[in-house]
Amino acid sequence: MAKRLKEKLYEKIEAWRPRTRRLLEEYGDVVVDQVTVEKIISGMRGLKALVTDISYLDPNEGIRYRGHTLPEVFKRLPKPKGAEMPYVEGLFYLLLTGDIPTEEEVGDVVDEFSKRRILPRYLYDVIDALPCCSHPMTIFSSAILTMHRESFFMKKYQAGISKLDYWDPTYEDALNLLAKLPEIATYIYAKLYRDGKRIQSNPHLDMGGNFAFMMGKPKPYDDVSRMHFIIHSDHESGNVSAHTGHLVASSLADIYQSLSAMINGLAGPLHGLANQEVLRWLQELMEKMGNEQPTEDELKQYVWETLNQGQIIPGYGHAVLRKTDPRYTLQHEFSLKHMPDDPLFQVVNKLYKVVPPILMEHGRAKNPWPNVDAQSGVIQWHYGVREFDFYTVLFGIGRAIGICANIIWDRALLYPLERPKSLTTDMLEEIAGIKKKPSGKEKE
Ligand code: HAX
Repeated sequence: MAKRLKEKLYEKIEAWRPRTRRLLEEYGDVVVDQVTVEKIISGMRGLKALVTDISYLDPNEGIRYRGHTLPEVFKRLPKPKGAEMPYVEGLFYLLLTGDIPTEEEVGDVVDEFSKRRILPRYLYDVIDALPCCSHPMTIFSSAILTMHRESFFMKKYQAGISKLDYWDPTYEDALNLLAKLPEIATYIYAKLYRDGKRIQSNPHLDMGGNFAFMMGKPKPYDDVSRMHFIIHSDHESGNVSAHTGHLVASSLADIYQSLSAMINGLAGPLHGLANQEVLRWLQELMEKMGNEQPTEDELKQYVWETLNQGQIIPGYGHAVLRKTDPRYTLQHEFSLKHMPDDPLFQVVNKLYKVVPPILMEHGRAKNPWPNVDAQSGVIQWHYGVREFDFYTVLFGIGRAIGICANIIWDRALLYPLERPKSLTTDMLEEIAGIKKKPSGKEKE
């Protein structure tokens, strides 16, 4: 009988804790990075100031989950029978424990998710009560936050639990929430775009399969969903959504509060909303072209027009990556196999040739290559999910998996309240030597 996930996680936590404790107690004053004025003013870009073992983003190689590249993850994780893409539940197992699960271990997680998927009645009322012109991300975040009252962690905390055990009810909350996210998302989809006509979930399916079922989409949309949730799950911990989740959770806010906050961070156009923006930008282009394939010259002109209007090219550039995002490449390969003749996919391919040289000539972006968002919406569009406002909700379901794994480990390793120190501009000028300290402060 395979060790259940929670039992295995507990063993991993017990084995890991001395490493963190030792680093803190014996090597706490070792210098890791330098904090320059530029780093402070430029959004702490590149500053090594966070720790996570769930994933690591190398600027040239791309993301590794628990040491595995994305192609390795897709190759090694177990897959449902007949599926091209692995179980999302298997990825959660990997992110939490660092181990590739067996079929049996994944089956356990699939069962857990299935048992916990039913939404409380009041959640439908809350979603229904929100105006239908609300952005789906607003509804998604509100729905998640509303479930704060379900938090097992909060109940345990109020009853007086030991710090060493915080991770346990956090794990329960995480599973309860993750299992419900596809149900919440598809209910929002039905409310906004299907006159409330909802397809009930199928408890015999895995997360990706069930999501496709509730969206009313035939194969290979189940594989599209598995791939989408897996590639969006984690991108180390400095990006806005992961960092927000970690920061809010560091105050001992529960999973519902932390995940609702991370969803709001993801909803910004420089982050997760970029996938919606890519589609909006492509649709404007296609309208201009009278729905004919643009030539490379027409594309060049369109890209320059966007830049000359002082706007960004959505789906291109990255704060850490310095090459084509492997998440882009993976989706590209899937599209080549399943939808090579799709007109929008063909435009995306032409853009891959056209945009990087233009961004290089433009001379501002440090990374001229495409990121995950340049491809993801086009696949959804191809399979009939054309309401592009909804795309970031799909991203949010995936991202929640990585953030939950991070928060559980944050609690397990007793990471404290996050509280960096801020300075004033006067102080920075004094440190830079531009300005003298006022005499009264000489002694400080
Ligand atoms: N188009 C035009 N200009 C761009 C650009 C793009 N795609 N990418 C970067 N730049 C500009 C920046 O706006 C910045 O301009 P200023 O000097 O005038 O301020 C300059 O190039 C330097 O920026 P950078 O250091 O290369 O990039 P940042 O780390 O500041 O920002 C972003 C990274 C992803 C926000 C940026 O590349 C961008 O805005 N890209 C388009 C939006 C996008 O695709 N976002 C999704 C990123 C992936 C992700 O998080 N998904 O969720």
